[in-house]
Amino acid sequence: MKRIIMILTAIVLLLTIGLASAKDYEITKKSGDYTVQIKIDKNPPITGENKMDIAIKDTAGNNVTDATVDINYGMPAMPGMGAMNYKTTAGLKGDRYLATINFSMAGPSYINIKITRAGKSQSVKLNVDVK
Ligand SMILES: [Cu+2]
Repeated sequence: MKRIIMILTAIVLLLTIGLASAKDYEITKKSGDYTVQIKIDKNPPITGENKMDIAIKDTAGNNVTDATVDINYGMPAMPGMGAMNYKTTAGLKGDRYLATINFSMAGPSYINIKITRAGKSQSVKLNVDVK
């Protein structure tokens, strides 16, 4: 009986750890004057739809809400397959920019976030391994 309780406890612990590491993909990157916080609701991102949530802060720590945020994503060319490139524009909701990106294939992919404001652009690039 004691043994079963120990095994069950171990299983519960493992599940808890598994769930904790299965949380959103989250990364913060600096780009020029901006601090860009990026979240993706799948970790790792998956083939199909992934929701992205981007927050941009200026040097004073204020949210930037007057930028155009274009997202280019896809996969470099691989044997027997040309490069795949997709584009979407994130829409502002509150003080965050939201977008849905749709990967058509698993494997090493890129996400390039271009922030344009007052005619000036800065980019943040992520490399992800789509599952
Ligand atoms: Cu491919």
